[in-house]
Amino acid sequence: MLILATLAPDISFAQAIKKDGNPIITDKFTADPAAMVYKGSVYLYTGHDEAPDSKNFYEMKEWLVYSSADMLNWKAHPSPLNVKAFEWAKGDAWASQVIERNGKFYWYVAVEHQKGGKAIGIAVADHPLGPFKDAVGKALVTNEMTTSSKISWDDIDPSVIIDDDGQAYLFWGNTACYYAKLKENMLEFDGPVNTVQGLPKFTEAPWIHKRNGWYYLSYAVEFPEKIAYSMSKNINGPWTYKGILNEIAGNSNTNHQSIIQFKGKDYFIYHNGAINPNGGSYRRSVCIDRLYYNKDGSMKKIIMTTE
Ligand code: FUB
Repeated sequence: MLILATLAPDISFAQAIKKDGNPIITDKFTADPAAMVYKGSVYLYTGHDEAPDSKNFYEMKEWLVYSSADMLNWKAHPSPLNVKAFEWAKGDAWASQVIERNGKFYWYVAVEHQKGGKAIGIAVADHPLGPFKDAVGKALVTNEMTTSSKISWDDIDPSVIIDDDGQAYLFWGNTACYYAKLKENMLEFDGPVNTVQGLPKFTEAPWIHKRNGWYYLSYAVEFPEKIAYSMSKNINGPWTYKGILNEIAGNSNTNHQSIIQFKGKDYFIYHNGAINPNGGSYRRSVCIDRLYYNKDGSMKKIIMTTE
């Protein structure tokens, strides 16, 4: 297993991370973190970078899951989902997010569709660790559904939220950021696909979260990627750009974040390419640092304890 930290109770999280090590997972390459808080634990879902050293592109066939009760000691579990679970998919287990509703766990994943182009599917389970199975038997989002971009990979990086009134929304995208309402069954859209405005230089990796009445849309900008964010009092916008939240993460061209609050503390989870000697853009590693808010609700820039 991975994190071996035996920590004195008074050591701060940043010190612990520095001392005991970001990246938090060192026996595998992990990417695209998406954390879910559920019943006193954090479940951390990641992609699995399996590209050999000679390959300069992603090789991702399955997703991984880790759990923790303290954000410092992480337990690895068997892979709960492989891209083969989606019979309509060709491969590419890219970024994803899991959310719980009424005791079921819905896992929104980006994959390559057999017909070509990236697509978003949904897996479902009765437990955060699975077993997960394809919930619908077909993609929720396919490349034909989104038209503002001519690329075949604009339907990636799903991020999901259930608002305080019970309405669920899915955000996703590359080059353009899309969103749509989900029905209560979490398996179908309930209305049109919209394009989010107010996210300057949007590249990919939207992550939607809500705190104290503010909606936050963080996302990757430019390339190599930094993480920027916009805020709004309404999930439908208008969104106000607030600036860069996280700088380029070491030697990884991509930077993909997950933001959670757990036991009263806020965390920024991301990936870099820090595992030597082979780490990099296609052999990435998940890291965690503390996130702090200003009094006006804006987020302070992340201090990466690995950089
Ligand atoms: O992991 C494959 C892709 O790289 C993700 O979908 C993007 O967000 C970037 O991290």
